[in-house]
Amino acid sequence: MTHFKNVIVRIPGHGISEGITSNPELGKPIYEKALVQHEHYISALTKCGVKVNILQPNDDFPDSCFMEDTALCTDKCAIISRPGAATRQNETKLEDFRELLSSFYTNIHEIEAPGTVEPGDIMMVGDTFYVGESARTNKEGIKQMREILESYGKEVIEVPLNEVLHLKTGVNYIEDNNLLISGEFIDNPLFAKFNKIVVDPDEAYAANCIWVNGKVIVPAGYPKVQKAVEHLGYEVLVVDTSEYCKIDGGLSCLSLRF
Ligand code: CIR
Repeated sequence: MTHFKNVIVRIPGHGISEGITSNPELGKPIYEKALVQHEHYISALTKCGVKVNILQPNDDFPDSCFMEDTALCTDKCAIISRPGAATRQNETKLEDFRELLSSFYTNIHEIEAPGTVEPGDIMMVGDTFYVGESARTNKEGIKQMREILESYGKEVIEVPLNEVLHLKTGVNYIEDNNLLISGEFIDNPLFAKFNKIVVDPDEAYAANCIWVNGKVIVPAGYPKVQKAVEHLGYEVLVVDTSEYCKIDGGLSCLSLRF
């Protein structure tokens, strides 16, 4: 059974206002507000019984608070990614991140060029990893991911993506066979075996919730999803992520959980 002991987060820097976005009409994130929301995110994670390891802001990288995309952390190994977004590629080179990761893992692998992988495209279901092929994660990256994960007895299932940024923009496993699912993934036979909680288009952003040790963190402002998750019997913690939403970031993107 999945149990997380640690998470890694990075506090957003002033640069967050320049984060990559597919929705410029939502406006730029307000730094001060993003900081407060980040503190609430850390408090919610702490309530889930994990140790929150905090990296300091880095203003060279506007999207560097989205730690999820820098590595895949499993129970057996960590795999440092190679983001597909050019402005994010060197986030994985940051020394504080590498040093912290090395304090938890002796088995650390790395995706090599020309492979690209952003682990926002990777959904863990026990020992199975669903990997989205997206504008950020390419076939070569998936091939390398597969080789590494299979060497630890894990299974990799590739998922084509057409509309959303990352796989977990639209589909998230919250354990106990429960899957939050939206848009292009709803009818994908790869997900037929799950108990699907279909997220309506008007709450699509909230398909990205995170399960942490029996509790589920849900973004603020999505009552239908919140109710559906509560109905499944989970304790729900609500965190406002409005500033991250403006630059396509959700709850999962903000941490590495392992
Ligand atoms: C980006 O476009 O890379 C960031 N603005 C958002 C990253 C979201 N990360 C994730 O879904 N894992």
